[in-house]
Amino acid sequence: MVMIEDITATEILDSRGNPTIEVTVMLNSGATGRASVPSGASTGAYEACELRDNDAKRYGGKGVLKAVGNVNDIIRKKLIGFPATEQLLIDNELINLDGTKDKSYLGANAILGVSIATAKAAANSLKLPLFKYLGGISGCTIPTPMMNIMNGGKHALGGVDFQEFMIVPGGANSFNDSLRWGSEVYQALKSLLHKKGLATTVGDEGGFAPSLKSHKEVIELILQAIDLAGFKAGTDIALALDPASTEFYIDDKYRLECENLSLTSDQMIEYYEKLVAKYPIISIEDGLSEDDWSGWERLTKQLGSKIQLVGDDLFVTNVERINRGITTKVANAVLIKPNQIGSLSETMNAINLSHCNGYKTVVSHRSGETDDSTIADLAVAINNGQIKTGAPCRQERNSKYNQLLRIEKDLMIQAKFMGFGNFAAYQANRLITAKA
Ligand code: 2PG
Ligand code: MG
Repeated sequence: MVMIEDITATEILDSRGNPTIEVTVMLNSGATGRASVPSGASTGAYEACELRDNDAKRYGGKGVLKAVGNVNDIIRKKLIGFPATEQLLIDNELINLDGTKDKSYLGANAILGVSIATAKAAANSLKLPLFKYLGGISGCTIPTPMMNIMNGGKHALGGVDFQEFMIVPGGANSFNDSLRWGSEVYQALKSLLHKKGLATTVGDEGGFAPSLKSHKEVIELILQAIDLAGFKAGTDIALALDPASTEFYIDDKYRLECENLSLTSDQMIEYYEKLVAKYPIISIEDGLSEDDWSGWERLTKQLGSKIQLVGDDLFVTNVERINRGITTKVANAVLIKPNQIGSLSETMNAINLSHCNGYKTVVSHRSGETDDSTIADLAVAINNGQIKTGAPCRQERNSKYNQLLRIEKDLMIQAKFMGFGNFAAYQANRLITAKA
């Protein structure tokens, strides 16, 4: 049995230049595993606690030395000697050691870093790639990428209100081609923006963030770029949105500043219905706010049979909130962000609960990322078929896409790529409608 011999943590910087935690787990077999933890900007109110120092003298209060200290001291003392392959045992130990509901004592960032670094060390010790260690012989689906090529909201201040405009190159036959198609559209969009005299500076997730006056304008530009790159919108490449609407839900109204609109839930739903009727949109994430459960019920009734409706801030990878969604028939897909819940086992529980109840899952990065590519392996391991990890630009985003290229190559003929087939049957119908 391979045992944990030592654990160390360090403060490093993420893609936004903010501190985050990196953890290394060493085993008695000589194997090691290293993991770093991402960080969100449009974080949900119900996410597990990301422990920060709040010491204004360091990094504007954003230092993570407390979380680092908790790993190097409390967690290290407790876990030395534990069998590294017993992930559930280790995660439960960490959860009990923390003792709070939101992991605010040790920090979800500290706990997740240890949880993932342990899995990586165990995989290395067994000489297995991480996706094989996590997924066994069944993990072989390379996810369809959802690439956020236009940024707004909290990821690009001064841009439009919706946070993410994604392209989904699901018409390709392999991940390799799908990534290439996405990248070609991204480059076409860049030259299109340049020609139109619009800014080509990028937001936190690598997407462009020109100053535009409406969401339709953004969508139209993306459609032009798809065409310019030689693809057919709706059949080769579909669209997905993450408005991240909790961010603009103020005093019970959805406030779209760029369009000078202030909408009720029902009006917001109507707004989406019009977009979906006009454009080849197959997925909308956080269309309504994290607390607008009754609005979500109506949104799901109106649009849930046509497109994928993903809960991010709504579900926060938390089985209690996902269960509430299942019982109240809210949404039909769950965004999976390990740091929203704070351990690998709990992330797996959220995935299993979703899949068992017919909900799709989308494995996701955070807007503040590192070069850690664990989510790429996770997506292959769980065969969920969908990943969103930003534009095909900036290395913290490409590290995940590049890892998927490697996995697809290594799996050779065993690699499955299902394109739009990973989306529910109704999305396939929608694509046929869009084609006609
Ligand atoms: C989201 C994420 C990732 P953040 O809202 O889905 O794209 O953003 O990490 O800022 O919460
Ligand atoms: Mg989101």
